[in-house]
Amino acid sequence: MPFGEIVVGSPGSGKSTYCHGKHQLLTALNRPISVVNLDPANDNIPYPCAIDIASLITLQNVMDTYGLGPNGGMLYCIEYLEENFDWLEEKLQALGKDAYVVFDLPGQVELSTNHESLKNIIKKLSKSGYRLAAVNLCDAHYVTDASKYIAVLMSSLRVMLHLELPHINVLSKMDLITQYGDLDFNLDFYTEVQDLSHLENSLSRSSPRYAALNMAICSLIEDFGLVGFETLAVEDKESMLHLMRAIDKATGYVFIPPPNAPAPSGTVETPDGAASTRPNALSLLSTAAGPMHGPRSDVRDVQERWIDAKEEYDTWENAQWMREGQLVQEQKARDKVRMRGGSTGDTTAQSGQGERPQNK
Ligand SMILES: Nc1nc2c(ncn2[C@@H]2O[C@H](COP(=O)(O)OP(=O)(O)OP(=O)(O)O)[C@@H](O)[C@H]2O)c(=O)[nH]1
Ligand SMILES: [Mg+2]
Repeated sequence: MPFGEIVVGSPGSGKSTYCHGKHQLLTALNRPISVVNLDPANDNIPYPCAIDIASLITLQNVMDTYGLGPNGGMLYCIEYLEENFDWLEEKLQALGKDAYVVFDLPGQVELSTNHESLKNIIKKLSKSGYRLAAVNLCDAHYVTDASKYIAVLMSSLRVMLHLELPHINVLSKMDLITQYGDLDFNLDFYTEVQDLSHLENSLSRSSPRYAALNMAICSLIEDFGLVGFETLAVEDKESMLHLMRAIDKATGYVFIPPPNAPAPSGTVETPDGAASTRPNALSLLSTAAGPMHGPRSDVRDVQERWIDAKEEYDTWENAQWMREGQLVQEQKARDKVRMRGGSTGDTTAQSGQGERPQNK
């Protein structure tokens, strides 16, 4: 059964970059992945593209042919894709039954909030067996301002109600959040959408005329109790891994490597050992359904990494990268000497690994 993600979000929220990051991550994990570009205006596609809408229709062509502007042209393209769903279905079938497909969508917000075509395409995909989750990216800088935060809560709720898929909202570009000023509350207040009445002061300050309306919107969002956020800094492996687990949980995807796949390094083979020590594919299911562990799985870790101790972590990570680069160079030098038949000696850098910044 094929699984996948519908990646939506406002223009520039990081959708294509995330698709690229996901391609790199899953490829490194030996997991299947195919990225499908459904943005007809995407000229510079950063990832290896399995299917590209440009081979069906391009925005420029539509604008030239029908004299439409970019927004109308985009809606036309998506309606055209809906009409020609067979084209997409045929290409998706060629990816096989075990495909994991990430769909990169355009940033036009109405496509995922009120226009019907994307919704209909999703329905057809689900009918043909796809298990999908919507991944809605929102720029993290919205949480630095109470009224923008309310706007992002509203639009996220709207996307959730419109697409009717298992849904993950994501605050993207977490690594940049400190550039936009201090947060009034801890990060978990925003990601877990805690008591929104606490925003009353800042909302009344920024728009005193609409204070009552703002508070009514807050209570509406609280009544639904649906909106929450994961976080993402696309360059950070741990952040990507955490989001991957959250999405897998939403779709019910459990990756079981094929029987002849090489075991990860460090795996102990104990065919005669006790049952509890033997690899058990079924236990993967219970692990996948259980609580999420690991770095960045707690929003307080995310706050520490990107807000409270950002500089210490940046310095520590730079030192780690330098050290890794140095080790690779040394290994290359040793291989060269070995190929010439000389003695390699031990030139391993003794530079310390450095301490990971401690929890504050
Ligand atoms: N610092 C930082 N920059 C990011 C991150 N994700 C994306 N960006 C940058 O944000 C900009 C926009 O990213 P895109 O991936 O093109 O955004 P998009 O949502 O696909 O944009 P549209 O397709 O135009 O709607 C690029 O310059 C990316 O490099 C992130 O996690 N951290
Ligand atoms: Mg894009």
